[in-house]
Amino acid sequence: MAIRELKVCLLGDTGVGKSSIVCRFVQDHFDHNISPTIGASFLTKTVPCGNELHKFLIWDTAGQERFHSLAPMYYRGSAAAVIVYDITKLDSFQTLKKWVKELKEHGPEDIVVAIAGNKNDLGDIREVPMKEAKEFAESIAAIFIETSARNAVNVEELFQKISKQIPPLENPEVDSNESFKLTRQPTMSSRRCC
Ligand SMILES: Nc1nc2c(ncn2[C@@H]2O[C@H](COP(=O)(O)OP(=O)(O)OP(=O)(O)O)[C@@H](O)[C@H]2O)c(=O)[nH]1
Ligand SMILES: [Mg+2]
Repeated sequence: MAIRELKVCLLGDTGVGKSSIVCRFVQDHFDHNISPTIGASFLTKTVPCGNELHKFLIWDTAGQERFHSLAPMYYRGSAAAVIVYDITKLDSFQTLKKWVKELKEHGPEDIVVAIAGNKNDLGDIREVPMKEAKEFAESIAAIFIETSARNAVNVEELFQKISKQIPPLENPEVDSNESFKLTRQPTMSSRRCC
């Protein structure tokens, strides 16, 4: 079975839960005391998708403004970008729109964009209506999903949706014995998230 390496980056404001989503996806773990990411973290996870295996090479970027200039290293060559906002923070949704603009102007032309509204376990203090976020995602042909890294809601589904949007290989037998790389790696060193 062909293994495809798919570079995926997570973008979004600090504190929205990017690292928590990645930790939930890769390690099925949630850390209430997780530290802000410095630079970026790198993790991988392989999932089946039809007749292929998708090995996600996940770059979890730091949301703090001082790291913004590093972001192009992570979204360049990415097959997909997950842009995360916090449903309880309207500001984080405005930041998401800036990321969408930046990706459109400087990101790969055919990048799959997924919008994740995280912390949906905190619906009682919600500031971003789901309808508004969904309509925005539709307007830019992006995947949309609300997640809770804390309660393990829709995290697997987020990556499944991305997998389904990646076009299958036209000629899989050519790649059956080696990895197919839909990625270009940054050269910077990395830390693991958790
Ligand atoms: N209630 C709730 N809290 C969450 C959820 N996901 C993350 N958090 C909390 O939100 C805070 C920030 O989470 P991080 O995963 O570090 O956020 P981040 O986006 O990686 O932040 P940076 O690395 O600074 O960019 C932590 O206290 C988490 O425990 C969630 O789904 N629900
Ligand atoms: Mg982080």
